[in-house]
Amino acid sequence: MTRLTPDLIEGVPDDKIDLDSRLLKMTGKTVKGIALEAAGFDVDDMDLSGFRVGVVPITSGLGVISGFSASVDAIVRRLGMDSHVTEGTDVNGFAEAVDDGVDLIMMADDNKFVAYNTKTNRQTDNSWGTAMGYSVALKNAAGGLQGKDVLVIGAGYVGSWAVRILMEMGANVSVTDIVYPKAKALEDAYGAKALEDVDDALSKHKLVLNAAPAIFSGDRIAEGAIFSTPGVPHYFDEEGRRKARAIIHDPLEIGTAVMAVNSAKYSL
Ligand code: PYL
Repeated sequence: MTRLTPDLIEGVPDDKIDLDSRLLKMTGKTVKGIALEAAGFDVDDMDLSGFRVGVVPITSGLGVISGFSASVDAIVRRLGMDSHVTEGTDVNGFAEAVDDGVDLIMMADDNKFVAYNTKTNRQTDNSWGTAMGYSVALKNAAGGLQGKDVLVIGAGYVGSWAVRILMEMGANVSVTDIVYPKAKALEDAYGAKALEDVDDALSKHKLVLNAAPAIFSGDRIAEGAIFSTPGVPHYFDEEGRRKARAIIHDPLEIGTAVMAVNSAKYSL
């Protein structure tokens, strides 16, 4: 996974950017609505105030990302849960949260970001949460995916989950990656169609889930395309922004919200 940097998450969740009103316009749902659907609930809102969450800063590997725990905490509070960042870090922070009796513990090192449900010993991981959240967003923006052609760009953790999720949603899924054998492995495992030429694949698809840290120039983008694009860095040139019907992106909020709601669901 591509590591976030403090500048990418500065002010996340940010009222000035107002992700909810952009998402409402593109998908008809808020972040919470997408997270609830992703977790399997058939409602747009739900009282989650009974859930207590501890966010534990993790110093191992490349260390703490300034603002990361605070952003996760704020995202979870925006869902209506009662959340705080632990004073201790790492194992100390984990023990502190357990002693405090929280329902969920959220923590990330360089390879894995999880929402751990302390009452059920089950966890939801960010790769699945991101793939599911952005697939639900794409489905709503497209008015359903049954029988529609969808391109997944990137065959890493998020892309691999997205291939499976989108196929379960009834889409005809193609997958591409700059390392073609990775896309081919997903074809062999799940039956998605592996495409070798990324630019050609992009120009032929109007529904795209981009799970790669890649930037695409506007002349490669199909007119009226809908992009559901968690990948960072995130950039669309002027032509791309003009041609795309919708570009759904945020650096952290959708994936984190899905993780929290899905792990909370284990207790219900
Ligand atoms: C979870 C994000 C989504 C995209 N990239 C992933 C990433 O940046 N992972 C690294 C997270 C490290 C967090 C650090 C801290 O502040 O606790 N250990």
